[in-house]
Amino acid sequence: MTSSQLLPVVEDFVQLCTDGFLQGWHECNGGNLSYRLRPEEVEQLRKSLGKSATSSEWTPLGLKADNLAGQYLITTAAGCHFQNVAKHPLNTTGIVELNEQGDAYRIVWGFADGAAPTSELPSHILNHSVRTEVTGGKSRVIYHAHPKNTIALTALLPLDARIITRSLWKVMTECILVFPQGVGVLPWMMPGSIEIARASSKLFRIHDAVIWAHHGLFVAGDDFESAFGLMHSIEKAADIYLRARSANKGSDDFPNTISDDDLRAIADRFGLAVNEAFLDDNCLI
Ligand code: 2HA
Ligand code: ZN
Repeated sequence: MTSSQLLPVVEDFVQLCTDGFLQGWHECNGGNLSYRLRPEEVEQLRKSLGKSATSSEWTPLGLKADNLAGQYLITTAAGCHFQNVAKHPLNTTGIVELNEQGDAYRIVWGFADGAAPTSELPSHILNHSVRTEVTGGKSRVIYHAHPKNTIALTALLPLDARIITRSLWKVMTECILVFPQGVGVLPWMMPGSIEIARASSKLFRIHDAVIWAHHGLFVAGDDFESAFGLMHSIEKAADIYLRARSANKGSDDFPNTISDDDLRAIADRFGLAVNEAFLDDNCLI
């Protein structure tokens, strides 16, 4: 059975992997993606798998996500290249079921030839858990990529969420519309660790995007389109900031930026729940 016969949403999942690769965000095995299935999709999956359903043994997660107990996630495979996801979905993606305690998973489909879920599974699970809670269940996608301008920003700017958010908001008008709560920022931490997963999920309480210094960006979205759009907007604004700065001889004292009054006006006009702590009259750039 092909993956799209199994579940149409797998096609959208695969499409995002291809789109991200074409943006240059997924060198080698960089990045990972997960999607939390809707109840009707779980129902359809069970029907499609029928008697052919095979489940692996339960594998402990090393963490507990109570509100994800019994839920199903599609994830990319550890070590897979996004470039190959469309060609080999059965080897590069799969579906896991969480147990009734929310502390272990088993594979119910995919991950052929000994593949396993993404090395960043702890971050995906804890980020899903928090975003599911704070969005009342709307959030379904967690996406991690290695976009170069965002990573370059972390070599240059203080690793401070307020400073980095304002740097992005003030160079591209639509930024505050796309991420009104700003971006969270973590210092360098060990990839794949429970520690980085816990630290990220704490920031996902406030933000729907978290930068990992010298590594990449995690975003959350209700669907694939909004997660991809958020990744794209942050990366584009980082590109604009770096271009402006290098054209300005490396100085962050730009002749022109969007003022705090203008940012506030956008927030008012579009009724945004903007992060007030990141807005003030003391322009830093
Ligand atoms: O190798 O991106 O963060 C996949 C990753 C780990
Ligand atoms: Zn990564």
